Amino acid sequence: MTTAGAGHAESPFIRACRGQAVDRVPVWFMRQAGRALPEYRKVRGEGRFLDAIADPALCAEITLQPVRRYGVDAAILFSDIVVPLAAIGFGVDIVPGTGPVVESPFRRAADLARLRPLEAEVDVPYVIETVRLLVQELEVPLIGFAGAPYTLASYLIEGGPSRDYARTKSLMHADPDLWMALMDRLADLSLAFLAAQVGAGASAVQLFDSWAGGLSAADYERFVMPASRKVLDGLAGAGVPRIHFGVGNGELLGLMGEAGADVVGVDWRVTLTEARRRVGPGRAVQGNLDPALCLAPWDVVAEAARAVLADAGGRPGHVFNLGHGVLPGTDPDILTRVADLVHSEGVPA
Ligand code: 1CP
Repeated sequence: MTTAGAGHAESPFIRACRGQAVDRVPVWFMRQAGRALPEYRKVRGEGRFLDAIADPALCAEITLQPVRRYGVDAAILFSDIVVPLAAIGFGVDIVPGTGPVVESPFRRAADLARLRPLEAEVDVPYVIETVRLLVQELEVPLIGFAGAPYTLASYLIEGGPSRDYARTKSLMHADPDLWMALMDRLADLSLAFLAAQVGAGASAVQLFDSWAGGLSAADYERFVMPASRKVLDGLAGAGVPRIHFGVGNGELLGLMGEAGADVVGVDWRVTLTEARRRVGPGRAVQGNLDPALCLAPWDVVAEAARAVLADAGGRPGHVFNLGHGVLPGTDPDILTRVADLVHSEGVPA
């Protein structure tokens, strides 16, 4: 395993991910690039999302925009969790206003053959090129990312975004052997995608298991954790912090840490104090301002951001973030002010 990405070791973001003392609390925002920014809408134009993703110069520019504007402590690659699935020809598109849509969803064992291994240099050369361009430009660490096997499986099986994951859970329980085979293939895909980003210079990775919070802890442990562990363990020697994130994952925090994370993402439903208790010693936490609050007047946002800092208590091992992605309609100036507030008031105890 290459260690090309093991840079920025002394940056506040990487130090906080490692639980080391920092002289300022690092902050970045999930979905910090994209729709909330007028400069994004300007460069993005009207073309297909997946075509934009295949344009390294454009993706690098979109990744840099929030770093310039907000002064955040990390950049996150502009791409999407379904990019490797589209790249191996599974038949996935990203539909504006909806999200990923799968032409012919995963239904039966024969569909496993549609999930061939990802050869990153051949299948997603534009992602590798984007990371290389960014690493040359950036003064802050670049976070690479992938979808976790469960969240990817939910799109493949449901055919698109879902409320209840009924088909996903039904396949999991009705045909555990097929389910585990699917998860294992997706683990290989996510690992190959992340390893390529680290090899090209990403300094940290985030595994997005956005929708795992819909599972009981027992189902997560049995049906999901082995595959996520395969991804995270596969990067253990890469020298980069591994962040593991989900929404509504309060009951899974301990397991998501044990799966092999250095940092566990926490949404707004659980306090950071309680999250740390559940995650246990030796791992950092990331979060957890409610993104919906960023639509409120500044006084309200400031009070909520201060409450997150107070909850973090100046202890080492906290990366300030939202509890989930920036919502469309968020005023970018509010996020600039949040980043400034965290930097000026988030003084470690
Ligand atoms: O800063 C950034 O925006 C980074 C780029 C990024 C990331 C990290 C995008 C661009 N997508 C993602 C990850 C992603 N994609 C996740 C995990 C993060 C999360 O939980 O929010 C998920 C679940 C997806 C799947 C996806 N892609 C959705 C969600 C649909 C659902 O199920 O609710 C959507 C809307 C997309 C499309 C997409 N990806 C990214 C953007 C900017 C967009 C919107 C494009 C459009 O509508 O035209």
